Amino acid sequence: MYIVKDYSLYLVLSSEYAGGKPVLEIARSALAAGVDILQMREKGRPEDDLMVLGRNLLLLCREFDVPFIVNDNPYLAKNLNADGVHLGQEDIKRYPLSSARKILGPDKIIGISTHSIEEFRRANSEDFDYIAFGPIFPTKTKNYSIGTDDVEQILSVASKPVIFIGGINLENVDLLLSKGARSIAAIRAIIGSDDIAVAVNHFRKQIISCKTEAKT
Ligand code: 3NM
Repeated sequence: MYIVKDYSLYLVLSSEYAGGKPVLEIARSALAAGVDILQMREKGRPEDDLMVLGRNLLLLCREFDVPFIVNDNPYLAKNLNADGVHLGQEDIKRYPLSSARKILGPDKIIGISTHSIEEFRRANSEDFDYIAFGPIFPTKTKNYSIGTDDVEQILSVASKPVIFIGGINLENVDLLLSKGARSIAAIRAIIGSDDIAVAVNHFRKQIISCKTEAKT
C-alpha cells in the first residue's frame, strides 16, 4: 500500500473556483509552498482534457514528491498512473472498494467522502486509506453543513487518517484544530486566494503549531 507521509494539508484543485487563474500555476505555487497531497477535481470535463491536465499535474506532483489523487474515476486514475483515487458516496455505488482496488492494484491510495457519522463508521470499517468528512462549514458544492460537533467522536474511533473538508478557511480552521483535527482539505481558501503561497503558509503554520502544542 502507498504510504502517505502526511495528509495535513490536502489541496483539492477545481478550476471552476480558480477565478480564471491557470490551475497549473496554482498547483505549482501551492506545491512549492508545501501542500502535502493534491487532488484533481474537475467535474463534467471530457476525459481527453482530464488526461492532458492530469499528466501535467502528475509531473508537477512528482517534482515536489507529493501524492497525486484523481477524483471520482478509478480508470482515469489508472490511465494516468496517479497515486490514487478519491471516491464520493455516489462513486462507490459504481466502484465499490473491492472493484476500485482491482482496477488500481494494491499499492494505490483510495479515499472516500463521508457526510454523516453513519457513513463515516461504514467507511471506517472498510479498507480505505483515508476518510474525508464534511462539509464541516458552509461551502459552495453542498447545500448543508454539519459543523464541528462530531469531530472529537469521529477522531476517537477513526482507524485511518480523517481529512476534514468543506468551507474551511484561515478564520475557522483553529476551531477545527482545537477539536483534534490534524488534516484539512480546502479548495477556495487556497485557490481563491490572491496569494496562494501566503494562504498555504498560513494553513501550514496553524496546523503545525497545533501539532507542536499537542506534544508539549
Ligand atoms: N467535498 P471549499 S465539501 C469537494 O463534504 C468537497 O465531501 C466536500 O471546497 C464534502 O474548501 C467540498 O471551497 C468543497 O469549501 C470544498
